[in-house]
Amino acid sequence: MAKFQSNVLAAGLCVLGSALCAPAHAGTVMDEIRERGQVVCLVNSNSPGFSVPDSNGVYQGFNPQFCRMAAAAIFGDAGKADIRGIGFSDSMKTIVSGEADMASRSITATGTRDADPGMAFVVTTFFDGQGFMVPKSLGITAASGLGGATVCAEEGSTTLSNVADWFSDRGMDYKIENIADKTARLQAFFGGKCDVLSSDLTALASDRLLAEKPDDFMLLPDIISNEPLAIVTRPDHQLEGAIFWAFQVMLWAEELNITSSNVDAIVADLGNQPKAVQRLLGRDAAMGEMAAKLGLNENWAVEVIRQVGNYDEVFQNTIGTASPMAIDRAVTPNRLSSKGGLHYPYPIR
Ligand SMILES: N[C@@H](CCC(=O)N[C@@H](CS)C(=O)NCC(=O)O)C(=O)O
Repeated sequence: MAKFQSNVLAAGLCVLGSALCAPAHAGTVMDEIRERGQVVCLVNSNSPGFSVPDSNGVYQGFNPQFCRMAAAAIFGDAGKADIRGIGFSDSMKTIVSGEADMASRSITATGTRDADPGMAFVVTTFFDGQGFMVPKSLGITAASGLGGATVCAEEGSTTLSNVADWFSDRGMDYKIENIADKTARLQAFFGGKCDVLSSDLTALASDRLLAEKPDDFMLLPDIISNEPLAIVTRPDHQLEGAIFWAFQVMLWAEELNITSSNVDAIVADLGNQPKAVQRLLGRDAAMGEMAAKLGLNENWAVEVIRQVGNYDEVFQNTIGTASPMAIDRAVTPNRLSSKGGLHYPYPIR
């Protein structure tokens, strides 16, 4: 009640244009998260490999693991991620309104989105590109054969503008079916209302698995855009830092061959480890300073690796070659930079 009254008072004073026009919550986003005891994280509600609820309703897959990464870094407990499934364009609105702290899904970092003061694009977890999926019965093997096609795509997505540019640059006609609801969009495509579904290649590969007969559909080889799929947060110095650096820890762990299975043994023998390993897993020096300044759990790096794993473990366990998604990481830009990819671990010093 006292808080409500002081908000009303502040709102009243606001008309005077004074410096009292501060947001209702005086603390930072991280203060709110710590008070709540959970980080609220948005994912796709049905994207095989990327995020699907298990039989207990708990989200599993590539993207929820980065929600858990944030919780492990902040609280030392990956279980303190409140992971919620939501539609694509609603996820950005929900971040801007402050009803969720972060989104880990197929949101492309673009200039105009990043310029929005209500969203911070923190780190790219998957380097993707836009493609096309067609029924094999269409007999098309390349996008150049799509003249006059009806294209199903997601409302509010980069997909729409990329399709517009691509068809227009080639002087090709097309019609768009712009459908926000994922189930309705897939029904329209699988039911033949659209000739082609366009989206990020990963989303297409995942959507294909939702068809009654996935083998009736194929991805065309064309890649028409760059889609850096990034974690989006409410703007906040500490939250952005926590997520960016926790992700760097996952990359470093992979680079240094540290996994969720061997991290405890390595910590137990830390004095005999290479300096880079000592720095990553030690609680003092850089890791301690970062924990203090970013408000993280004192053992944050070890907890991220122990509870979530390194980047490769997450990739292989969810979307890698042994999974139904069967993505060969080695042929994507999602390799470490030391192997020719775009994931370049930043120095933690
Ligand atoms: N990356 C595109 C969105 C691509 C897209 O529309 N993806 C949808 C439609 S296939 C999807 O289901 N993505 C999976 C997700 O949202 O996690 C953007 O940021 O605009």
